[in-house]
Amino acid sequence: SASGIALPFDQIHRLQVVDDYLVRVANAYPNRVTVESAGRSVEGRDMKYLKISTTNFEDRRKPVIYLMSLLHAREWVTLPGSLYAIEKLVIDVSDQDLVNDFDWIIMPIANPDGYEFSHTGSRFWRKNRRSNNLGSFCMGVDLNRNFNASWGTASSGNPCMETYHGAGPFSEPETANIRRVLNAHRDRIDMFIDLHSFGSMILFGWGNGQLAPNALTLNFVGVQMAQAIDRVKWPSKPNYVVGNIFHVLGYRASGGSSDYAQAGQGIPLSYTYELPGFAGASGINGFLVDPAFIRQAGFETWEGIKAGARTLEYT
Ligand code: ING
Ligand code: ZN
Repeated sequence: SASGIALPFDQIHRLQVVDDYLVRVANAYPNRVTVESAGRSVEGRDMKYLKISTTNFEDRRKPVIYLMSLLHAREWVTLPGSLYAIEKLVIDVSDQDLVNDFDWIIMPIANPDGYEFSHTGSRFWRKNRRSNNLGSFCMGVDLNRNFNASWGTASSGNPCMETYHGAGPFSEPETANIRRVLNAHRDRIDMFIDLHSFGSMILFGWGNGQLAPNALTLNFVGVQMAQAIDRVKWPSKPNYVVGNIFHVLGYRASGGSSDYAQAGQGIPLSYTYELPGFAGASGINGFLVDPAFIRQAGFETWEGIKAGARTLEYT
């Protein structure tokens, strides 16, 4: 049966498995789903994403919600966030209003090279896999510092640092590819969500601590999303925190995806989620994933996204 194609939430699947799944979903639901590549990564891997529409995506009639994950390679728990959304929107269609009222763009693996390297080379790899030909042996650009949003003002110019911002804004094909997808649909993307980990937070602009002009709305919708997650939270008690990137994290960050989505593309509700870390772990081990939490991570994140989307249905 068609529902037999869904990926199990028993492990964090590799790139090839996810890419094959996206193609399989598109083939099984040809009048609702198309799979496209946003372009190639530094190492030449496709950045596949789905366009989901119950009418015709190219009619450009409905508002779009944009969701992505794994811009940072080691943040594996974000993958079930995207895969669960795909399953609910396409295979189960358990929330009919969300496909009636919106088209969706979902890019589960925004940093395919780094993600593969986090499986085959170094589990805690964060950046992409750019060779920085600047007399440096250190590899990788932090893709969440490489967007053109106050680029280079709160990030590192040192290729050896985890927050290296790259040679210039959009120097990396991965961020340039995401920009192109946003550009193509900017006029009707109402909400942008980039899934990261960890910290159990819903963050909004700007990364320098200044508040976006619609901060009141961003906070209101953010609180709706956080409360929806907390209502079904497991194993921890309700604990999602909502606020400005700097106010909540305590560090400034320029060139982030959600700042660019809002300031650069005019998407009014742009968020970065920080999904929960491995319960009980400290430091970098927070990026590890408890297999028992994979399905729950997808489920509770979807509760948040749904609540955010539903604030749009009545405005
Ligand atoms: N956190 C984000 C990071 O890139 C962030 C925090 C959010 C920065 C939004 C900039 C904009 O550091 C993780 N865990 O990656
Ligand atoms: Zn991240």
